[in-house]
Amino acid sequence: MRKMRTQRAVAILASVLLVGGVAACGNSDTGGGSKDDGKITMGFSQVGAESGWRTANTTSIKESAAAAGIELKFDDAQQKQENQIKAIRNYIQQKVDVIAFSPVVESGWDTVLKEAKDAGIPVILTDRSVDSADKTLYKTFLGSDFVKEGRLAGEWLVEQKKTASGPVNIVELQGNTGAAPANDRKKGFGEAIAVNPNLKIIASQPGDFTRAGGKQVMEQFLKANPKIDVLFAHNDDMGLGALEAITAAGKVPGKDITIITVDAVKDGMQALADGKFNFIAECSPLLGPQLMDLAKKVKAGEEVPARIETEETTFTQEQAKEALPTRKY
Ligand code: GYE
Repeated sequence: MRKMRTQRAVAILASVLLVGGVAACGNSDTGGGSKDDGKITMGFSQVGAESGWRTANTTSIKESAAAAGIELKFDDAQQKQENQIKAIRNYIQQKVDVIAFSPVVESGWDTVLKEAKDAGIPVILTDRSVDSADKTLYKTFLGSDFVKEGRLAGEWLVEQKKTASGPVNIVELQGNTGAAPANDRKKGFGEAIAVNPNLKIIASQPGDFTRAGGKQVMEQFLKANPKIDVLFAHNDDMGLGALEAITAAGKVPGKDITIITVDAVKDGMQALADGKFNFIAECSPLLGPQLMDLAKKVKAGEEVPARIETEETTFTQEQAKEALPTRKY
């Protein structure tokens, strides 16, 4: 009896949804039941404005949305997960067509992603990913392979130090705790340098991807460790902040301390060309055009690949000098 009642309720609900859906749009709208005027509205929750990379990423997203005729609702979460969750809930209420976001940390998204899914609003992850076991909570993830970036940085160092006869002391400036690029770059770098037991990470701490964070933590590193040979910073900005601390400690960056970073934004590339940095693994922030393409496809109900990787390279000092004049970000 109860089962029959449940079945009937489900049938009624299904027909209501169907009729409602047809009445609302009469086409293949897969968005959150928004009125269909042909225009796509995207709700985007950005991590913050912590670095040159982030600023370039935000510009890319805003410009590409305008170029693609997509109406963009944009929120800056100031590196706080709670702000991102709030923004996503707002977008669900506003019945946007697509939600895109760059998760500040990897964990803790299941509930809000489920809310979006239940509301029928597709979610695209961009730049950073989440660790949710249920992959149906989002349509696709567009961004870099951060483990690879860390590995490329580590492999370069292994090659540089292959003739080192004694210990090479490395300090590491991590991104914000729990962020995918912090976890993954640490992993890739650690795995790559493990081939040479002389290469040792003697200190590793978060500098939150900011210049101020990089400077402050590097000062502590320098105070606590008389011999630092290498700095691996998870982004250019922390490396740039660390330059100040290194110079203030009477050391020459790029000579006394080998500096490796990730991103290759203009200021980082300038430091590399000037001989203050030694190597950069690139991470492209120009994700806007691909993101807008994906939004259109997802809205039209087309299948999209579950993972789309950004193409990237690495730069030595010489290569930075060549690339700088035409660098876009
Ligand atoms: O490397 C860093 C930024 O998530 C790839 O976040 C991004 C990272 C980037 O703050 O500079």
